[in-house]
Amino acid sequence: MKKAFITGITGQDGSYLAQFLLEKGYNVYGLTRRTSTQNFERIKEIIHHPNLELISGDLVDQQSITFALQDIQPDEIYNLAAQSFVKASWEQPVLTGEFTAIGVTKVLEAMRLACPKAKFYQASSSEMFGKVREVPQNENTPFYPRSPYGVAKVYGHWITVNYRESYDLFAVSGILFNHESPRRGLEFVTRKISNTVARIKLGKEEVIELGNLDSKRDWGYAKDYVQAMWLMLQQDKADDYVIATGETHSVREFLQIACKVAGLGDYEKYYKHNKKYDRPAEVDLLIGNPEKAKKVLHWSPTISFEELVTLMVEKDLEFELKNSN
Ligand code: NAP
Ligand code: F7E
Repeated sequence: MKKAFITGITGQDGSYLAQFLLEKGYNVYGLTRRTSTQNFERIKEIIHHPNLELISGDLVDQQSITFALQDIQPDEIYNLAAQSFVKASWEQPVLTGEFTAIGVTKVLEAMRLACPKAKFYQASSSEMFGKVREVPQNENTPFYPRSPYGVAKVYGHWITVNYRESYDLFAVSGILFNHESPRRGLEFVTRKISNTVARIKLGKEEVIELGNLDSKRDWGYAKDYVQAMWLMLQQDKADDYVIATGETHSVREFLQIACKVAGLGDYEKYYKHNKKYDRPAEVDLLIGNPEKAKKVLHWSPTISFEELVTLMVEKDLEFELKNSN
């Protein structure tokens, strides 16, 4: 049985990846932080799985990662843990640097010392392209990050490349464009829209307050994207890949479709601009070119943009119907 170690198992991607690997017969070890209240909501369906073990640790604590890897001796390591909310990275730039940038070095150092034969996946991001230098973006597009988060991810990306080249480790970076699901955190724009629109439909809210409706993103489905992470580690050669749908849509289009799916009609009746959601520096347009992943990994997205919006709104309508307030 193969063994996989996942940091960030309680997050959107970590929870789907753990499920995916358990279904493939892996023993899965997930790093979780100590919190005063448990936040296992996203892994509640797998928490009692006999092949899942949770290990207490934190990206800021080197020993907790090194000891975990020494004990487990995993075949595959997926470093998904990060401070992942771009807006929060201006409010907590130092913490973002500690978790999202230096945290990567900590996991790589632990691997180098404890299990250098393992395969390592780093969760790189399209936010590294920021103020884009070319359209669409591919593996060779230069980076121009526009937030402390983007800057931290560029560090994480290059330290992964550097450890691969310096120590001959099997270390890859997946440059993933935005990917969403009903498990997305409520602060990200897609889930904020799907959830608030569902609440408006059920009479729990009257308006949706948002920032910039004109920014455009290449939005895919998180379940498809965790499969791509796994495929990258099944290759003979370590390499970096862009994972994207190749389509871009504005926040406004997401809102329009969400209102239509919920049967609310014209979004302008409910939308209010609130400058508190605007960013000090915006990423206006992202669109990825996933040709390399299609050719080498035989990966492709399985659902369309409209299907993604529909899935998220329908799940939030169900969720909000079950919860009374
Ligand atoms: P997420 O839902 O925000 O999950 C982040 C995970 O990291 C959570 O499990 C969180 O634990 C954990 N974490 C944060 N700080 C930690 C620390 N100091 N020590 C240990 N664990 C810590 O993020 P996601 O959407 O699943 O994304 C997964 C990864 O992909 C992240 O690195 C993100 O930056 C990157 N990424 C995401 C996207 C996207 O569109 N989703 C695109 C490109 C790259 P708690 O539950 O305890 O908070
Ligand atoms: O913003 C605009 C906002 O926070 C998308 C993370 O997973 O993907 C994610 O980062 C856009 C931005 O995601 C609101 O200004 C308007 O232009 O959903 P988001 P993000 O910043 O693209 C990348 C690939 C990652 O790696 C990150 O970890 O939507 N927007 N109004 C708003 N955004 C939010 N959150 N809230 C609003 O009210």
